[in-house]
Amino acid sequence: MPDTAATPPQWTPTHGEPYRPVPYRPGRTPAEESLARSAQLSRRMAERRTVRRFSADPVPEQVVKDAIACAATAPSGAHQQPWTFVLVKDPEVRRRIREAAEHEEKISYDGRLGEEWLAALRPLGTDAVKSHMTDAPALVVVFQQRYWVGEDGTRHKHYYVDESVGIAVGMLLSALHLSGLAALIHTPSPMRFLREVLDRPENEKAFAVIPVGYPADDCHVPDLVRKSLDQVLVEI
Ligand code: IYR
Repeated sequence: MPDTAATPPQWTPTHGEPYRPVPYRPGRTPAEESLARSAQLSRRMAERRTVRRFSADPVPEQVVKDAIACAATAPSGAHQQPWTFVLVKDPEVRRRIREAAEHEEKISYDGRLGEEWLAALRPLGTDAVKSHMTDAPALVVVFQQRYWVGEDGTRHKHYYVDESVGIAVGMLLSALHLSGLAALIHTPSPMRFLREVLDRPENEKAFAVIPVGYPADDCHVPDLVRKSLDQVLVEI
């Protein structure tokens, strides 16, 4: 028997040929079971918090890789999967990312953001010090592939890149949380330095830096209130 389990099929770009339809029969989940799952899931997701104070304790690397694998199942424009996830464990590289991010953030907090934006951030108490970059044992840096380059060097457009990568990042944050890890979605701005520090190609643009770890023992989070369902849901 061929050992198919060991070698999953590798994705290769399509050349315009239609996908072969394959049966999809996931089985119908009984409504009662669905209700039990949805109620539990919404409770579990409500426990997710953005963490800015991380313990330096290591995390199981496979959990982070599994969460990235979950993210990479996201739907994407024309199924082009326009994302790259860079998992940064090396403390020296994390230090360089922190240094470059803090350089940009200092300029931002010193006025580049503008008064209205700074006022919006004030309740959260964020500032230009980004110790989470070096405290958390891992950073997942997410890049958008703005286009792809064919074998002959021609550029091909990707579609709905912001939406696709945004959905993937949402799935990543959910997977990390449900697996028991804490994370922060951090968007240093501008983020150009990430392509250089991480040696990524021209077609990739940094989307977010996501420190991953466990909350520090003295971690506090703001006492936020989320909008209730009736504040966010319109039924017609
Ligand atoms: N990128 C900056 C500023 C910042 C902006 C928003 I909008 C936030 O929700 C939080 C922070 C920073 O990371 O501090």
